[in-house]
Amino acid sequence: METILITGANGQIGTELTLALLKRGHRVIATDVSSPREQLTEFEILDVQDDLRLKSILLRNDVTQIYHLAAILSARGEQHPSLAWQINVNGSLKILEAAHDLHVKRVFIPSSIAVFGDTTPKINTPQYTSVEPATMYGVTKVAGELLGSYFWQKKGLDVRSLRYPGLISYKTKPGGGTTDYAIEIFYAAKQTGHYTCFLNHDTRLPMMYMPDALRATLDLMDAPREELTVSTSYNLAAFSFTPAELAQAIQKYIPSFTIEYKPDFRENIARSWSESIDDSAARTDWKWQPAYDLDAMVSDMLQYI
Ligand code: VAH
Repeated sequence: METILITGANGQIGTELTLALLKRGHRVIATDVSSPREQLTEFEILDVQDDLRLKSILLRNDVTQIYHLAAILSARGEQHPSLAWQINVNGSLKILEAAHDLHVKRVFIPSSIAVFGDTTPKINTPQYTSVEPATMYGVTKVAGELLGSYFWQKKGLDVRSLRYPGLISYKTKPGGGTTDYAIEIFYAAKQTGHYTCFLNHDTRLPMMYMPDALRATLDLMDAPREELTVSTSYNLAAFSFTPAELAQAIQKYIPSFTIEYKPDFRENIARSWSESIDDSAARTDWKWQPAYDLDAMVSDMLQYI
């Protein structure tokens, strides 16, 4: 059993990762900048920039692993770029320094397909490629990957990371992301029968259902370090779709559902990202294999929304 600290525990990934880690029998200390609507486990208020409080919580609880999920996502990061740098990069550096100083065994810091930009091959984006992101969020994720690799290579801290695609879930609504449309659309389909999409009909993005993302995260963290060949962040993929394709998949279950497209600033963010991802390194190193395809995800989401 590990004693695990999660930052950003109230977020879309954090709430479900808390439940998944508890289910595996670990002790979980959830942290965030404000109290959760529903307390799932031990909880502490923590701003990741407060390294004294961070170290106090780590020491007091003898924490053995950290999942550092606190971050400002792509759309909000374009509106508040300095805040995104402070939280995403300075916050990650404080987590890595505290983990190294206090001999935490393993740290997970997520990255994202947002590290890719217009100089990156859009189709089957390779594991090793140009990472020149067009957003501050992407810049902070490249920095985070390099920080994690540095702390592993130079300080021996076991840091692991995944380049998450857009994640789709129903337990906690996301906030400030570009892929959030792929969650909002389900609520709209069930509540009003119509959705106004902030991306163009043909903007294709890599996506994944949350249960797959959680399993990938836990499998990566459980893998023997000697089998891991990537020290920055693993590409991870399941399926890609456009808003029009997602709408068609929903219409199989709700034939009356309608959609219209009114692209905003998030269209340019999405267009700078990959359309599909080569995750062969993850499949080779730690036997990654997605379980959900587009239709299985849509069916599940409409059942539980
Ligand atoms: C965002 N959901 O939209 C996040 C994610 C690949 C996108 O990193 O910013």
